[in-house]
Amino acid sequence: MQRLAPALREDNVPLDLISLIETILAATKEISFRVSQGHLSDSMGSTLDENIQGEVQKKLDVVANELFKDILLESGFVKAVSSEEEDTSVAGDEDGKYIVSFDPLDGSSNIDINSLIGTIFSIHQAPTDMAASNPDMFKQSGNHQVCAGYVLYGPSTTLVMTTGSGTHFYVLDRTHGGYLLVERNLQVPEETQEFAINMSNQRFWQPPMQNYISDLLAGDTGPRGKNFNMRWIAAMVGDIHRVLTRGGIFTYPADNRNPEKPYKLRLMYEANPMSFLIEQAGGLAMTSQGRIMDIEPTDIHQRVEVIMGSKNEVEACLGYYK
Ligand code: AFP
Repeated sequence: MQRLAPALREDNVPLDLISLIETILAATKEISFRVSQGHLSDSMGSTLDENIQGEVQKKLDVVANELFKDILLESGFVKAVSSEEEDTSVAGDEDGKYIVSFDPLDGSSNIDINSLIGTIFSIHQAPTDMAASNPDMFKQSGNHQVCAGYVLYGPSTTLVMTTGSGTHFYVLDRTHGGYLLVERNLQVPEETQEFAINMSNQRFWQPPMQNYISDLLAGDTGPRGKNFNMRWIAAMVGDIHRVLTRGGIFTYPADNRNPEKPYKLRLMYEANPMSFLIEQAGGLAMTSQGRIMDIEPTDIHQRVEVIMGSKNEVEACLGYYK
């Protein structure tokens, strides 16, 4: 099996970007170790703090965030970082060529129950005409990502990443301490009979999503004429990993629980990187209005509607919005 650096060189990834990716992955190896230690690592439970989005921070969230921030800002490759756990962007090296957005630990409610969690990251080129302290650098659409990926801390630690030449799948080999390429060019099957949505929010959805899901639930007695299965991991990394491996549709639709917050998932460090991975694997990544990666961001912590996965199923869902 091929190691990471040669696999990236085969895709003509520039050397400084390879070094940056290796820097990010060094942090994921430490997190993977801490996660595998569970309650022995003293990183379980909550801090007494909330992040900018009013969510209680878990200790492991904070540890992972500090680790990524420190390692990236010390690398010399990075002009600034933005994280789910930081109020605004954090300046790095004025000459750094890249900016990195990340969710250090996605699915934090799963930490204490020993279930799936992961790290999501997205890399853009740093604009040369802005200071490292200027958060406007991050206002770039997902179309401009030069790399996106996630590391899933599951029974095995897996990396799924794209630099724009397909979506590739790696596994952390603990015997030599590096990621090995397991599969090049993942392809999301176009057809599926599996959907992922938090059904407990059903009464808050808009009519098109209500109608779409009720037709899926009707199975072979309804207009779709086939039965569907449902899965929900409560960590986007876990749900998207399943979609990338065996197909499916994943959605976190608009809802009216809180009129000031109609969407849940974050554009910069959840929806955009996952969209890049899904599209590079032949799937679709949309809102009900258009492609996620076409959105011009207005805020680092912007939230967005998400409908992504198997091409034909995403199209079937969007048909209900017409
Ligand atoms: P956290 O990382 O804050 O725990 O949130 C995870 C997440 O943003 C995403 O990964 C899940 O798909 C979604 O939230 C789960 O949401 P529910 O709380 O509605 O299950």
